[in-house]
Amino acid sequence: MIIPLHMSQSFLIDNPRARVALPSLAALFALFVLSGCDGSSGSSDSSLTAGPGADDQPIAEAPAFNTASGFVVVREPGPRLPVEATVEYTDADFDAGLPAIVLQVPDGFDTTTNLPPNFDNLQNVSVMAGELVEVVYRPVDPEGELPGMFPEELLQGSSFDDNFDGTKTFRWRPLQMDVGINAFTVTALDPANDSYRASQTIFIKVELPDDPSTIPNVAPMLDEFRPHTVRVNDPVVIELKGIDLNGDTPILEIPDLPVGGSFNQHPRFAEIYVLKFVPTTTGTLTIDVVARDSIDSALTAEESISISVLAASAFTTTGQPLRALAEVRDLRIGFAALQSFYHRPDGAIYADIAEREFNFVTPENSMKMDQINPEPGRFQFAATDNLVSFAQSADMTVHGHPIIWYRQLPNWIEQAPLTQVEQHMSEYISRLMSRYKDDVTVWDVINEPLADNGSLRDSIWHKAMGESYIDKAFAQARAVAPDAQLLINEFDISMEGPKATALFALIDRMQANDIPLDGIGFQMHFFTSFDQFTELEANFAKVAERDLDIYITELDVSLAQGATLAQQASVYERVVSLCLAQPRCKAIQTWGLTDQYSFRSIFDPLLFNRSYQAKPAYTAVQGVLADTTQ
Ligand code: 9MR
Repeated sequence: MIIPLHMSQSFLIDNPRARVALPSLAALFALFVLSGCDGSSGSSDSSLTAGPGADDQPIAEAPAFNTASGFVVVREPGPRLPVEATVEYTDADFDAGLPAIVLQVPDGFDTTTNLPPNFDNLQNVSVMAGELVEVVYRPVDPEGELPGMFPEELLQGSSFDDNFDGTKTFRWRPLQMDVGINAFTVTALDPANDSYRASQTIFIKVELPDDPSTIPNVAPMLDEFRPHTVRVNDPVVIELKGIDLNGDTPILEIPDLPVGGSFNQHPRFAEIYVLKFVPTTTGTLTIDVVARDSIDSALTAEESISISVLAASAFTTTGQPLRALAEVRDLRIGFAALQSFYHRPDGAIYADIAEREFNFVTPENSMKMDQINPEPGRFQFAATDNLVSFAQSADMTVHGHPIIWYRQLPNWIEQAPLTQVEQHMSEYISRLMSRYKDDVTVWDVINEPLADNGSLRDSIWHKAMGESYIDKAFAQARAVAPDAQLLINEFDISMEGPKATALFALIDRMQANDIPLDGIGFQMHFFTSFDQFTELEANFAKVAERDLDIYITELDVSLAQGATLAQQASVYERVVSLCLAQPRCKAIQTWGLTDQYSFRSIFDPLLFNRSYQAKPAYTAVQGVLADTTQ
C-alpha cells in the first residue's frame, strides 16, 4: 500500500514552486490503483521515506553570489550535506600486502623471451600524519638493462626525486587530510619496448598520532581556477576555494578588490569565497588572492587568477538565431543546461546566448536522483528550481531528465531491500513530478533501459520489478502529468544493432499493453566519423510508424583525432536535415551549450567554442534551419 504524497505539507506555500507541490486528484487516484491500495492506509505514515519538508525548501540567494538577471536564484537552505566517505581502500587491502604488478603488453609482444620489469624491495608503508615517508624505487629489468619509470599520479605535496643512479625516491609528508589508506603507483618501462610496462602500487596507511599538535601546520592553497572568457559590463562571479591539507578552513582575501566588487564567504561552504564585480574594460584582468591559514595567520599563500574580458561585439552572430528559425517550423531547439551556470564567471554570457538561441532546455545534472534525493527524506531542489525560473524568464520550455535511470542513484536506494524498491520508485516519481509538472512539458521517464546487447539493463529497478518497472513508471508519470510528453531516452539507437532491435520490441510490447509512451529520445553522442545516416533515417521512420514522436535529446559531435570543424559541421547538418525531413521529429537539443563545459570538453563537440564563439557547426545548423527547401 502506498500513499507517497504528503498532502499535509501546506507549508510549501511559501515557496515559488509551492503551486506544484500538491498532487492532483488524478495522480492520487492513479497511485491508489498502481499500488493496489484499498483505501485503508491513507496516512502519509505508509510512505517508506518522508517527502519534501520545510527544511528542504530552497531560499532566496543574495545577488552577490550569482550572475543571474531576470530571475531570482534560490539555494539550498541548510549547510552542506555530510559527504559520505568514499572509502577506496580499506585496512584489509593494506593487510593483504603489496598488490600484484599490473602489466601492459603491446600487441604481439613475446613476453616469454623478454620478462617484464619490476621493482626491487617494495612494501606497503604505515606512517603517522606529519611523519616523512621515503621510499626508494629501484627498477629491475630481468634482461639486465635499466628501466625508466614514472609515477602515475603524485599524492598532494609529494615528490618523486631522481637520485641519478637509476633509482628515484618518493617523499611525502602526509597530513590530517590523508588519514586512511592511500595508494601510490609507479610504472616501469621495459628498455626493449617502452609500451611494455609494469605498474606497481604500494599502499600507504596514514594514522593520526595521539598528539595531533605534532603535525606541522602548512600554508593553505587556492584550488585551481580555470581560464574563462567573459563579456565586458556583465556581472562576473568567481567562486574561489581554499584548501588546507591540515583539514582547517583557510581564510581568503583579495587585497585589491575590483572597483564596486564584493567578496563574501559562501553561506553554505565555508571554504568557498565569492568575488562578484563588473569588468568595465576589455583585456586580461588579473586579480591577486591571498589564502591565509586559520590557525596561524602568518602562514599565507598568494596566487593570481586571470580572466579574459571581451567586447560585446565579440559574441554576436550573423543571421537569425536558431530559435527564431526553429519556431517558424514548430520545432523545439534546445540544450542541456550546465548545473548552476549562474555561479560561473561567464554565467551572464552563457544565459544570454542560451536565451538568444534556444527555446527548450534540459537540466544536464540537477534532476538526477542522487542530486534531488541524496538521503532518505532529504531533497535538493534549488538547482532545478533555478533552471525552471531561468527557462520561464527566457521563454523556454523544460525537458525533465531523467526520472528513472540506473546511474546517479543515491547510495540509500542502491542499498534498499529489493522488496521496497517499487514503493521507493513510486514515491520518487510522485515527489519529483508533482513539483515540476506545471513547468515541464516533456519527461525522460526511463533513461537508458537497454544494455548494449539489447537485454534490459540490470538496474535496481529491473532487479526489483523485472520489465514491469518501465510500465509502472510510465503509468504513474501519465497520471501525475497527463499533458506531458513521456519518453524513453536511449543511446546507440541511431544505427542498426541489438539495441535498436530491442528498442522496437520494447515499444511494440508497451503499445500492445497500452502503456502511455509518447516518444523516443535519441541521445546521439557522436564522433565526426559517424556516417550511418541511412540507418538513422530508417530508425526515425520506424519510430514514426509506431505513431511516436522523435526527440533528438543529447546531440553532440566530438572531434575525432585529426578531424576538422568542417567535418563536425557536416555531421550536425545531416542530423538536422534528417530531423526536418521527418514530420515526427519534434526537437533537437545539443548536450550542452559551449565546449567549455561539455562533458566531452576535450573533444570540443558543441556549437559554441570555449569562448562562446559560434563554430562552423553552428552556421551549418543555422543554414539548414533557414533553408526553406528542407
Ligand atoms: O553530461 C552529464 C555529465 O555531466 C554527468 O557527469 C553524467 C553522469 O550523471 O551524465 C552526463 O549526462 C548523461 C545523461 O544524463 C544521460 N545520457 C548520457 C549523458 C552523457 O554521459
